[in-house]
Amino acid sequence: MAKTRSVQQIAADIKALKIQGARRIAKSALEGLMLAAKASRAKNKAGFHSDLLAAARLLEATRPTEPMMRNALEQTLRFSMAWIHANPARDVAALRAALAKREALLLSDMEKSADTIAKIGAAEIPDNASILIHCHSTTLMRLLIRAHKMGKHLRVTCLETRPLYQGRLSARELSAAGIKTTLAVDSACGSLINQIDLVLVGADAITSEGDLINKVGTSTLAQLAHLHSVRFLCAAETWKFDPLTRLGRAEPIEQRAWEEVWGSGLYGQEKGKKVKKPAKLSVLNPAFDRTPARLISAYITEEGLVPPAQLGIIAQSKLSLSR
Ligand code: RUB
Repeated sequence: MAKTRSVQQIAADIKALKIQGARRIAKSALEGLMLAAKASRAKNKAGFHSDLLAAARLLEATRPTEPMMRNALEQTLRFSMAWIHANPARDVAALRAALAKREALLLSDMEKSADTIAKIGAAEIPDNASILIHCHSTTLMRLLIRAHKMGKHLRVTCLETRPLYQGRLSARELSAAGIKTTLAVDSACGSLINQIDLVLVGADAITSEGDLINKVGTSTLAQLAHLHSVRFLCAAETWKFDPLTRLGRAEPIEQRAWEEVWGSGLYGQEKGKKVKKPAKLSVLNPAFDRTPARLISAYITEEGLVPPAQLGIIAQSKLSLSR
């Protein structure tokens, strides 16, 4: 984890993708909230809660397509409100201590979920499977490394994941774990798919219809998998469910800076030179895309293998009852 010591630094690191991936983002955001709790100079609980609220809003604004972060922050804010009502005689220090305990609980819940997903997912991988993955998902990394440690022989192809090459993080991690790993450019997916037994991806958000929002390029893989009758699984904890989509809200797709795509002219004929983007040229850089539920064979969750249509029901009850 980055050496950050204030909520502002954590927010800046999340925005700049120094901290990436839904799980890491959610965990770091919780850390940021706790740093804000520590730093608050508020003399009373209402003032303290306002400081927490401001910190949560700052963190949430860093990446709009991250319900796991929003759910974790909202849960903590709700806990703070409920605690204030239930403990009128107790002071800010007691609330701060209660929040620290709550954070530890949330983090251990996330940790347990990731472990359970790895266990359930590893069992779904056939021996000698050829697997195609996209981007860098900590959930997927655990699952694949677990299957490998169980003695399954895997061949994993990682797509590079333009523009920021998170696929290389996956390739490095899997190959260091001793898994037979290959790296390929994103646009090779069509020519690779007929050698693939299983497509595996992570998730940033899951909607009430069971649609998946994940790194841009995921929906192309799902369509290819469907066309070639290849199983398409997504490993995601129920924390990724966005409860606001039940109210008709469309999951926002983060648009990132054009510089990430155009870069400094390091590619193609202009190799090594800084080339200015033509003033009238528009560059599109959506960070994520939406994969319809009908293209997803199943979600691998901490509650088991879940069909897309059921995900919202299970996630909603977990989010409102047990946390
Ligand atoms: C990362 C990404 C990952 C999910 C899941 O995108 O799309 O697949 O976040 O990750 P970015 P995890 O690099 O833009 O954050 O399983 O670790 O939650």
